[in-house]
Amino acid sequence: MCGTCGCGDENNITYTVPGKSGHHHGNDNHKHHHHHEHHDHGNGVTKEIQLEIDVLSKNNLKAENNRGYFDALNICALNLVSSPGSGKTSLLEKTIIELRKEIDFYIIEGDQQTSNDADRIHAAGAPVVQVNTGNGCHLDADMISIATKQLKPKNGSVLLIENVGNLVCPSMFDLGENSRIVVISTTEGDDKPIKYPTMFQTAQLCIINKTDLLPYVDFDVDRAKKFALQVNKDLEFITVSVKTGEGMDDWYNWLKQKSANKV
Ligand SMILES: Nc1nc2c(ncn2[C@@H]2O[C@H](COP(=O)(O)OP(=O)(O)OP(=O)(O)O)[C@@H](O)[C@H]2O)c(=O)[nH]1
Ligand SMILES: [Mg+2]
Repeated sequence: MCGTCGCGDENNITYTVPGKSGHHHGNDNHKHHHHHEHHDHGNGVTKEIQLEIDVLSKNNLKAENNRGYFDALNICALNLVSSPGSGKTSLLEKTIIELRKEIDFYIIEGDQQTSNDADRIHAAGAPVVQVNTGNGCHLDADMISIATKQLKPKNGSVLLIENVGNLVCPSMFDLGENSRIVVISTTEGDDKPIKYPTMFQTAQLCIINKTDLLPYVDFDVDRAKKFALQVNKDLEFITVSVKTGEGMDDWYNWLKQKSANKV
């Protein structure tokens, strides 16, 4: 997991709201404490014992807190994961424009750097916080807790979380979401579900995007689905082209049902 990829330098994480100046940096209050120091003065000798606390179990505790908060406010939280460039932000932009009269959307954008995606979401008309993870390659539950406090989502709203583009690490980090949505696009190759199985195992919905490009790429939708079902037999699929709008009604219906039932 991320300990091996140099991920997670808390001082590099920033939280930005488009249109407002200044960054909010991850500070000491929000630090993960990976170590605990214990001083034993019993025989005059100070022993220092370092206890490695499991990063993932700490994340899971925070994720449960988030889940409790979302439940209490009747918020439907969805975590969108994918490799870079599958079309997550494009999907969110179109969804906000199309459904904002029916649904109150709040967005958390995760990227290593830039506020490009948050600026696009802001322009589409939804409240958004950009989380820049610096060296980090995923969002964690603590970041969601901090960003949610800034967003202050209304009762009964939908919180859409766009994770950092990465098919590996984000799969390990529960954010307290109701559902995880993995987006795969037709330019990526139809074997991704078996090469990166954890992402597909932990998702409830798989959106296959960029169907407009199918005539030009070697991507077999049925093969991709077959591979994905091998790692997760319960996975649902929606096939779309965000660009042409093909299939988008299926996604809107899924989203409306999800936000009504919160399951
Ligand atoms: N042809 C085609 N292009 C698309 C479609 N959806 C998105 N794109 C393009 O794909 C590129 C990446 O789209 P984004 O929405 O930025 O993708 P993303 O998943 O948010 O990217 P990261 O945040 O960097 O991971 C852009 O050039 C989009 O215009 C689609 O349905 N068809
Ligand atoms: Mg994006």
